[in-house]
Amino acid sequence: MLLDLTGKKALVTGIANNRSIAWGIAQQLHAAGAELGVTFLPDEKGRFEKKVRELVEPLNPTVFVPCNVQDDEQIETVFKTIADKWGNLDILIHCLAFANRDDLSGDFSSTSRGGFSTALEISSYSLPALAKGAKPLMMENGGAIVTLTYLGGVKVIPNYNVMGVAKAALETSVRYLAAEMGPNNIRVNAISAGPIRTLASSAVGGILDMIHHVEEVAPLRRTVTQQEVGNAATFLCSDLASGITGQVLYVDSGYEIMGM
Ligand code: NAD
Ligand code: 0WE
Repeated sequence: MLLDLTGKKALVTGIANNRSIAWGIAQQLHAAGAELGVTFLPDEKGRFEKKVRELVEPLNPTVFVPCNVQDDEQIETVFKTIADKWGNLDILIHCLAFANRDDLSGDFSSTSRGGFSTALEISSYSLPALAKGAKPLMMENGGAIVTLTYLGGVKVIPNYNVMGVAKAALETSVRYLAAEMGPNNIRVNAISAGPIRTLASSAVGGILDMIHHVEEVAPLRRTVTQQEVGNAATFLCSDLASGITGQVLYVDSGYEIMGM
């Protein structure tokens, strides 16, 4: 079975709660037989750590490490831990984004220097930063890196604003990383998911409108689920996708093809 991930080691970033897209991906990778490592965003009270630990426990992760992508040292420690515990890495899931909430409404031209920098640092730079750590651990056997993007990086989606710029940088990073790492048989792809209600998305005005619009005009007349995104990610990480790199795969009920 080409889709069997038994014996593959997968690091999943971006799980915050049971609505996270990363949680949908982790469940499907686990169902395909992968051994999981999970990172969490550390906070002072350790609340995220506890929440994520309890959520992922049924998937028996053998690596569980803090990772704030704004901190180079934490990124280094993640891959040091994987090198020590696993020796190598087959799959990296990059599933995180952040912009100041103020920057996700109003005039795009009002984005501050700092807000622009934060959005691109966390949502875009983190991909090459994590890929750098993964590369030496994937060199021997090849590997697969998958990130999550959104149509707002290509077309104007009201209020997505600076996150659109960040996703454009992310998608371009996918292409440059794919070109760099292809000779090492490391494939790098993105999934462009349709709007899904998650912690990050429901905190933003405008996303509900987007969801209703998708339900009206997308060919499938519905939104997609975290599980469907997880299935596509599992495919991209499997040998079924051995010839695919540098691509953006739309998992969006077909919305992207429509002209309305
Ligand atoms: P989510 O809130 O569940 O996930 C976002 C994650 O980013 C959280 O786990 C959070 O801890 C993490 N994060 C934020 N700042 C971080 C930092 N400094 N270091 C490490 N981690 C940090 O929301 P989600 O919707 O599942 O988002 C996951 C990805 O999917 C994002 O890249 C998002 O842009 C993308 N996406 C979401 C939708 C949607 O409609 N929900 C659609 C397309 C793409
Ligand atoms: O990428 C995203 C959301 C990313 C995001 C969400 C938040 C909310 C909480 C980044 N940073 C923050 N910061 C916060 O403080 N999506 C694709 C979901 C999304 O966000 C939108 C959307 C859609 C869809 C914002 C405006 C319009 C549509």
